[in-house]
Amino acid sequence: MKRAFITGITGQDGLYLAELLLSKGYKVFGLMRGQNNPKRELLERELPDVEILTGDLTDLSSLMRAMSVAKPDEFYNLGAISFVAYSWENAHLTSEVTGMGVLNALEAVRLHMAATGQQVRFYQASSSEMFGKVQTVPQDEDTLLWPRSPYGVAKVYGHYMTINYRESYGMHASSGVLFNHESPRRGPEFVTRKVSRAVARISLGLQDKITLGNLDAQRDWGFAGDYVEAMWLMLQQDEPDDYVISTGETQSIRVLLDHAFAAVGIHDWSSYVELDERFMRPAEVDLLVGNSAKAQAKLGWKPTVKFPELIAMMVEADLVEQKELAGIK
Ligand code: NAP
Ligand code: G4F
Repeated sequence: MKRAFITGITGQDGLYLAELLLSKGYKVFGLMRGQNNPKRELLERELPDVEILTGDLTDLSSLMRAMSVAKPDEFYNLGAISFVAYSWENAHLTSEVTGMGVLNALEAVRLHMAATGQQVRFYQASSSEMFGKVQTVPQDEDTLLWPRSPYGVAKVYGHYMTINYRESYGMHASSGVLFNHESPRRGPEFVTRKVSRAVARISLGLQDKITLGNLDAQRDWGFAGDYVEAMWLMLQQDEPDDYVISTGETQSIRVLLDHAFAAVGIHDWSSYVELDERFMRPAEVDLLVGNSAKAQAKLGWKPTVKFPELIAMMVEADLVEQKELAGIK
């Protein structure tokens, strides 16, 4: 039985990845932070077979303790402060967790391997946010990185540190440069889920309007369930490498609104949407669209869920959740 250790187990991707690995017969360990994490209940209910270990990416000794229990064949580093807007408000903390946390994770793996002789494969959750002010369209593995947020800068640090550990110590360390991926499990602070939840509530008469920032930004949005498969595939390769994971299609926030409102039969959303400066960012990533040809050729990976289907799935799930919460039959 293969063993896997996941940081960020309580996040969107952690849950999908744990499900995937359990379905493949893995023993799965997940790192959970805090003395009373509110997501523990959800994790224990949805994935009772995951063994929870406590620790924090900013605390190397806690990672080493977790390693000595998990003894994993595969280490997936998904833990991060992942909300770009928040990273300007807490730039130092974001650098500690999203940047230095990667160094701690790599060190925990390197020291564990040196002490036990065990081989551990490492996955780093890099991000298309690293492309920032994009220098080529579409973006691929060779595109110059030009991050536009403290989060993006921290991810660039983690990305290059992962490559450095591969080159310095011969570690099987791979980075997935994943473009935006969404699902009904997406945090409500991110724009797709903020919209799907608000649209569900508006159609049920529970909310009047949604307040947003920049409607012109364009993102390459895929389905999280497809993207965790790519993470696993990277660690099954003989050689470690870096891969862009994307759909190759880009949509603006306006198009997201078109699809989300259409899912509840509203075809002119203008009276339901308000703009608010508070949701504008000090520096924006205007356009992301990825070229995942390398992953498609070498990993045999390809996305299966199209954007309209993804947004309809999210609105549908939010309708069910909001009806339940409001006691609507
Ligand atoms: P998410 O839902 O925000 O989950 C983040 C996870 O990190 C949570 O489990 C969180 O735990 C954990 N975490 C936060 N601070 C931590 C700390 N100090 N120590 C240990 N764990 C900590 O993010 P996601 O969407 O699943 O994304 C997973 C990873 O992929 C992240 O690294 C993200 O930056 C990266 N990424 C995501 C996307 C995307 O579109 N989703 C695209 C590219 C890259 P709590 O529950 O305790 O807060
Ligand atoms: O949904 P978002 O907050 O995601 P963002 O900033 O693209 O970051 C996500 O994807 C990255 C990969 O590229 C990940 F690395 C990162 O961890 C995260 O998962 O915002 C998407 C776009 C932005 O251009 C933002 O300005 O939507 C725009 N937007 C407009 N109004 C809004 C809003 N975003 C949010 N969150 N809330 C708004 O009201």
